[in-house]
Amino acid sequence: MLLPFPFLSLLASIAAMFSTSLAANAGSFSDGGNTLISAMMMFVGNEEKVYILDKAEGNKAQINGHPAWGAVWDIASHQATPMDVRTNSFCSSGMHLPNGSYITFGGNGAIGPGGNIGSQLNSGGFSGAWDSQYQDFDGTRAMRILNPCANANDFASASCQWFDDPTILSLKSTRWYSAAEATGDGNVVIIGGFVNGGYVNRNYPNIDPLTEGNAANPTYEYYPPRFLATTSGLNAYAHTFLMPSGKIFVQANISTVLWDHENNIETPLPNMPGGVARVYPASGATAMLPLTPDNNYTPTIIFCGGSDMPEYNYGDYRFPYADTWNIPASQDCQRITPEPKDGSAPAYEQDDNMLEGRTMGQFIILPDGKLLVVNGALNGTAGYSSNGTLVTPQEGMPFGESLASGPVVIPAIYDPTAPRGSRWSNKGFDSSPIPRLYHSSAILLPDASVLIAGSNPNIDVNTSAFFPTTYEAEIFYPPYFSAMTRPAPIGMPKTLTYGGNPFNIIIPATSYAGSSNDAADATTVVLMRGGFTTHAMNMGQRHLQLNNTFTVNGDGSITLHVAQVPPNPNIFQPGPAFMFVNIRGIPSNGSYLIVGNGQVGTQPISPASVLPANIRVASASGSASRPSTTGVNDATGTGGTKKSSLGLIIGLVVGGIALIALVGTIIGVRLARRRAAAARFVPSSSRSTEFPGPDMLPAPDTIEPQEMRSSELGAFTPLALNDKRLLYHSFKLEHLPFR
Ligand SMILES: *[C@@H]1O[C@H](CO)[C@@H](O)[C@H](O)[C@H]1NC(C)=O
Ligand SMILES: *[C@@H]1O[C@H](CO)[C@@H](O)[C@H](O)[C@H]1NC(C)=O
Ligand SMILES: *[C@@H]1O[C@H](CO)[C@@H](O)[C@H](O)[C@H]1NC(C)=O
Ligand SMILES: *[C@@H]1O[C@H](CO)[C@@H](O)[C@H](O)[C@H]1NC(C)=O
Ligand SMILES: *[C@@H]1O[C@H](CO)[C@@H](O)[C@H](O)[C@H]1NC(C)=O
Ligand SMILES: *[C@@H]1O[C@H](CO)[C@@H](O)[C@H](O)[C@H]1NC(C)=O
Ligand SMILES: *[C@@H]1O[C@H](CO)[C@@H](O)[C@H](O)[C@H]1NC(C)=O
Ligand SMILES: [Cu+2]
Repeated sequence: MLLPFPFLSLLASIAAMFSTSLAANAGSFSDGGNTLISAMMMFVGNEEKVYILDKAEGNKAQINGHPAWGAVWDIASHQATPMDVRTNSFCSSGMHLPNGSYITFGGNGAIGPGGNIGSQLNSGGFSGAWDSQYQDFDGTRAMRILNPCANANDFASASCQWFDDPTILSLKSTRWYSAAEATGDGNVVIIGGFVNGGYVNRNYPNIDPLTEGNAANPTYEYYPPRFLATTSGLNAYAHTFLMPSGKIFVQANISTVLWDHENNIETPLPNMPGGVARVYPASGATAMLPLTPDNNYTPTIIFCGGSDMPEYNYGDYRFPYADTWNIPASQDCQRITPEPKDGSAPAYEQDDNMLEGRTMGQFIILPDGKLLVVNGALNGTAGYSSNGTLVTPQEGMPFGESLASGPVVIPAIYDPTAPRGSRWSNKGFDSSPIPRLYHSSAILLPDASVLIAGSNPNIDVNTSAFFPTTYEAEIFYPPYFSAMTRPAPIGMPKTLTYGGNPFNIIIPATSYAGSSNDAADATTVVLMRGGFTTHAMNMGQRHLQLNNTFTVNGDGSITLHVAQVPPNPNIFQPGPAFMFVNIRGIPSNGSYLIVGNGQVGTQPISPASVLPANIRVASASGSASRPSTTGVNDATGTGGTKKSSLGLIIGLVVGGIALIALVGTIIGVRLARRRAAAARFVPSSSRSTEFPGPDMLPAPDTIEPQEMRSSELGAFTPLALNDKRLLYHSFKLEHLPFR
């Protein structure tokens, strides 16, 4: 069924792209500037800066005489500046550290133009140590640390730049598409990944599920290094969430486990219903729902979309065995509470379907406790192929190298506390003119808007591909941007502890309209951690509502008495976060702070904060103007709503020409609805209870090198089945030409 083409909203969006001075309209997109590099990975460093990483590729932007694949984007000006990154950060994982720095793990060997192996080879000759043109170093074992800096700092100083030198800091083994999760003491556990990359982490038939002839990395390790001789057999970019017990919830393929990483014991949880795969490359959206006093800080994980295509279609390292772009993505959502407080058995629970099927949809938790899903496609999977599929040669691929088609360009919002059947809505949301497919990213900004960037289903930069390498960022404004007045709290803290004395925040009367008592009842204080975004995930993303009581003052100001973080660092790991105050679902700006003592190690813990009782004043009221109209998507402002038509007017003037070019791209977008896939995964009922130790892996030097992948897909010669694959390419650090 062809839905009505959203001409007007498209025009408004185009206008937004052309004008940086437009006011923020709820439900709309605006120009986010040029990111200079394709934004495969992003994180918000502080109130001023977003850091962006790409793979080493032929971006026009240069730094120190080579194409840039790192950048810093200024939140106020939307200007990006290239940053030097030495190693190839292609498809890394990443996480915050307790002191607010960020660290990324692994990547690809050095590559040059066209995604080919770098000019200087690692010993063994099968992968790149360095490339003379792109000047990237092997990133397969890289650990890169960035200390976020602000405008007041000297960005040229080494302390504001990436520290990226594997001769000093490196992983124990090569990892591409690993998962990363912070623990309650601020360590990071880095799990699994490919050794060399590929479409999926297997040969076919799958006769060696553990190491795939040494192409899969079934181990995990810690940063800072911590000897724990155990391994895991998880797939690439597994979904990981630390639980209050300290165990890690891990979901990959259709399996789910609770993993006690300290003791390396794995407790199976139910399989994903319907055989829907959520990890890369099926790439469903996933998030931990907000942790609140109401749910007693009990995590529930939601998964939406991905793919239920038959397992055969996933093919092998080389490519899918089916034309994925014709296979509808899943619309299904499931929730699970891995550690129910009542001691009941954890179970997946079917949730409302998304409004459309999505692969590569991405959940952004908003300060108001709702979840936005952005980006992705109706058909297919993540990944790209420069060598076709098993059934279609490269020349026959209708969308260039993309394995997905049918961009979903309208965001949707999910309300986890709404009654079943009414949790999803996209009412009042514009469509974006920019498809966001493989290697897109999105993250919450401090003003509670959402930065959306990237999209590059191409082996190297290609701005003329069907789905081109994309540099334009956009900002999406959730429904609460309809509010005329945003709360402006005073006294936001710079640090928080686990338990301990409560603290006060003042809300001035100018922050809201109407009865003070009602406003105080409708106020929440939340901690947001946007995480490290890549591959439709936000690693480490969390939302926690702090407990609070209040004193209403006679002048209409409200003093909030706010509890510290619950006294369990596993509920909200130590590190950076933004604090927002919501009044009737309208958030303030976020204020940066550090949770915990800023150091890796056992966090100091005090008893849970004890809060004074509420004090009300019946006659007090706020002084913001009263709401006049209803905003988009049922958002009601604290003090009124707005939705100007300025964007539309400018759009009609400047958008006409661009529209013609865009129609072809957009028109197919809302065509397809998900179809039930004919076949399903075969659920596995049993799993081994322990991961094997690294001593089961062949020693690096005993492995006979066969072939090496230079980049993600298709550029590689396929392996014959049973081939032994190069695992550790005799990584001689002292021979790396580091400057
Ligand atoms: C934060 O900690 C990491 C080590 O865990 C360190 O490398 C980094 O320099 C620290 N950042 C600052 C700003 O001190
Ligand atoms: C929140 O604070 C109230 C008031 O002190 C208290 O009754 C309640 O138990 C607290 N809730 C949680 C989850 O700590
Ligand atoms: C998505 O797949 C369906 C079913 O195969 C197909 O009808 C539709 O044309 C595809 N959409 C796009 C944009 O290719
Ligand atoms: C870019 O994509 C177009 C369209 O698919 C293709 O014809 C062209 O060869 C590609 N360019 C590069 C440099 O790969
Ligand atoms: C929020 O931050 C923006 C800048 O990003 C600023 O223009 C605005 O005034 C702030 N709003 C409040 C309520 O502090
Ligand atoms: C996912 O797991 C199932 C059950 O263990 C297995 O049969 C299937 O091959 C796996 N899928 C892929 C793509 O490897
Ligand atoms: C591309 O795929 C075909 C099979 O479709 C295979 O014969 C060929 O070797 C592949 N080429 C590369 C460079 O991987
Ligand atoms: Cu990738």
